[in-house]
Amino acid sequence: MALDLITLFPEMFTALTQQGVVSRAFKQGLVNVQFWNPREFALNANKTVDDRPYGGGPGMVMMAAPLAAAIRAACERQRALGKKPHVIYLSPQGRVLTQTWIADCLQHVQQQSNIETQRGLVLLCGRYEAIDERLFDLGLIDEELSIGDVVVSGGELPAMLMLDALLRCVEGVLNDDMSAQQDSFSRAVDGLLDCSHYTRPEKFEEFTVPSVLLSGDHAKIAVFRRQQSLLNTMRKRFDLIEQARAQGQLSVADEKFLASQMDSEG
Ligand code: 4HQ
Repeated sequence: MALDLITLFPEMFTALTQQGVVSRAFKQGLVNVQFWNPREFALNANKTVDDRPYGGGPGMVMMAAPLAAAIRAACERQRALGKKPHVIYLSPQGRVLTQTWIADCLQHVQQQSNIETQRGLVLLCGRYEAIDERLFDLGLIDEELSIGDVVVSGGELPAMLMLDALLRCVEGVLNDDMSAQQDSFSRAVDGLLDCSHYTRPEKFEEFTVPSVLLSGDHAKIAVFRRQQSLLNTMRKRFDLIEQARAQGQLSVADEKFLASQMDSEG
């Protein structure tokens, strides 16, 4: 996987590249990463990358020239690696990141059927209020992506969040590859929340582990976990129940269970 990061703060990414399970993707060389600092593409002696907004108002705007040069350099490197560069700008104006987006992104970056169309990611991390609109006009940005309806001080944390979600899905990154497939929102659980989990001891204070989990009956355990998933989702994120229903992902047995719970919980 080829990755180019355009950022004024490359050191921030050590949280991703040097710590935790996702760092394995970098340490094992599964990711070919390059940082680009827009400051190195600044045209004046002061290495200025921001300026006051035309029309006035608070905050600063990232200048078009250094960012355009950084984006073009990153895309050039991607093409040299045989990738089709895909430039993503992290911004609250983008589509909100979901596990479905991650799955689709992974398909594009790992595409084997037509190697010419295998994507390479170029992530543009902005600082200050905004980036100059002409970067969009030039067609330099393929996609805007948001981590949610919240404003943060720079695109670095959003980029790291997206990369963490993406790289933990790459084979060989997690200890147990099954765990990524079983997560909340994954296709294996039909977009529902994960079931409840228990580990030793069997009794903690006044609470015991549900006996079915100790039974060794794998079919029964699967039914119990499905019902726990449905229950968690019904209680915490009813919108996801409606979404799964609309997508035909709930079986007759699921609906029967939900109806019985709705009766008992009101
Ligand atoms: N920002 N999802 C402002 C975000 C954000 C988000 C990123 C704030 C970029 C310039 N990024 N800058 N939400 O709030 O991705």
